[in-house]
Amino acid sequence: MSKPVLHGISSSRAFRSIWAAEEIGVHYEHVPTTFREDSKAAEYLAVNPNGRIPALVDSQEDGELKLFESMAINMYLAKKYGSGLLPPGLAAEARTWQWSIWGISEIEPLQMQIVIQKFFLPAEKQDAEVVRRAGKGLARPLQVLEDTLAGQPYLLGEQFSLADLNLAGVMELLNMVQFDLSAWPNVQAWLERCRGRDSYARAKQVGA
Ligand SMILES: N[C@@H](CCC(=O)N[C@@H](CS)C(=O)NCC(=O)O)C(=O)O
Repeated sequence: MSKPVLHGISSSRAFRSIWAAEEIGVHYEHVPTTFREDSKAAEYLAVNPNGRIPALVDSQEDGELKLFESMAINMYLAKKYGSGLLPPGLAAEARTWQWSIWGISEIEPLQMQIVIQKFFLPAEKQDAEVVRRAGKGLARPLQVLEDTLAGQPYLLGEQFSLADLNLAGVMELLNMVQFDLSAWPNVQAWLERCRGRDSYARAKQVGA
């Protein structure tokens, strides 16, 4: 069977799936599809009609799977190729979904408001009040994470797992905007542990 093909560049939300592929150690083909022109080409829209990165194409016994959404791609890669990144059992899988969906719904919209202000708007259109309100909104989920990580190094307990990779992958955008996490030291230390993995450094080198 051919290798899975992963589209996207590491300086984007595709980083989450590149990191997962590197952590799992699956042999994959990387296509450095960008989030501007490349992702709007007809050929790519046939893979991901949303015109966004990442996307994955993988062969199946009964045909080809085309998949979008970073969290779904990561769960698929971990289940098909994973080497212990997804701990066994339904409860561990459910908690992995929990943290992944939580990241996408509780953290992502607020952090994106900050990213848009800091990276995508010209200085004269940036609104410090939007950044302040988004930061205030993040305090509640960050405290939940802070309390969860009190007394355990990783989200599911003692071992790094897909739950950590997915959530730390989502929170990479907070890293990019240099969001001040000093009020949440457990979160800060956990992110540093996650980012200390060899797979994280390798993923950063893949098609930035
Ligand atoms: N929820 C999606 C978000 C994907 C996404 O929005 N990717 C951005 C790059 S950071 C993109 O491709 N943007 C291009 C566009 O919106 O046209 C995921 O996690 O995969």
